[in-house]
Amino acid sequence: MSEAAQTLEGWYALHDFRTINWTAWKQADVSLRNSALDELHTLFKEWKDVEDAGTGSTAFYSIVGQKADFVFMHLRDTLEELNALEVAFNKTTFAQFTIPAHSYVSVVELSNYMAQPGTDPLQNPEIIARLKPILPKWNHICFYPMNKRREGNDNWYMLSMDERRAMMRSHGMIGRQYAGKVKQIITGSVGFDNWEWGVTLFAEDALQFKKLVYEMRFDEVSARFGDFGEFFVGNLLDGGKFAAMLQ
Ligand code: 76R
Repeated sequence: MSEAAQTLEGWYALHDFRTINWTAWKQADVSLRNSALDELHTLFKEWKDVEDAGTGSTAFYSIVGQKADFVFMHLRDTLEELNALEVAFNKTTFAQFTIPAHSYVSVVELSNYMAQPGTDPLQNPEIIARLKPILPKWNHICFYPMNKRREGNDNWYMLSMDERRAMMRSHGMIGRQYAGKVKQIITGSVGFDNWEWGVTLFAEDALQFKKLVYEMRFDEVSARFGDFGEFFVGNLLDGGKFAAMLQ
């Protein structure tokens, strides 16, 4: 058996994608719509307070295309808290005007391929910050799930630790060229959802997603071993932009 990579886990993640029932929303009277928005703003304020206290983080983006209209990406300490968040949203008046489009459950993950031997990662504040990241409020989000292939000669899980580490080093070197342009959050979802990882990327310039993902396709670990699910791409929202969108 090959040596398994060691992983560190941080906050649990829920990507909650919703579609708006525009017909019902447009038919609702103004007073109901206004109170629905007020209630939503109260919820957003609670999420902001959690983020300010450093006990979780939430990203809120519109989704371009027909896969969904918007996404909440929540990070919290426990699955119970994530569950409570989705239930709280589902109980709002506004949620009655939404239809679940997609969801993804995972946990922020760092693997030890690039770890410094002989050091305790949990004593390193940079590692802690990466395990419990405050999500950036950058213009764009890109989310997709992925697996590492297990087929014939292309079976990631049969490779030695050294072979995998060499490929992950090359992967990391490409990624680092996008430092400051793309922020990546890798969440592990083995045992939680249908794919092995969720990849969430943030950028001010959406073209950087295309450039990074394309460049990685030529790198061995993605070229030989990457299998990908559906891609979601979107634009930053806040309470004000959302209210304008719903006008
Ligand atoms: O520098 C480090 O310490 C981290 C190095 C690193 C690891 C271990 C790293 C860097 N990644 C790692 C792990 Mn990544 N990453 C992806 C995708 O579309 C594709 O082809 C793949 C999707 C992108 C775009 C991306 C970006 N990475 C992983 C893992 C877990 C693998 C495992 O454990 O087997 C996956 C699934 C994955 C996928 N990666 C980076 C990036 C970027 C931008 C970086 C540089 C980050 C930085 O240095 O800040």
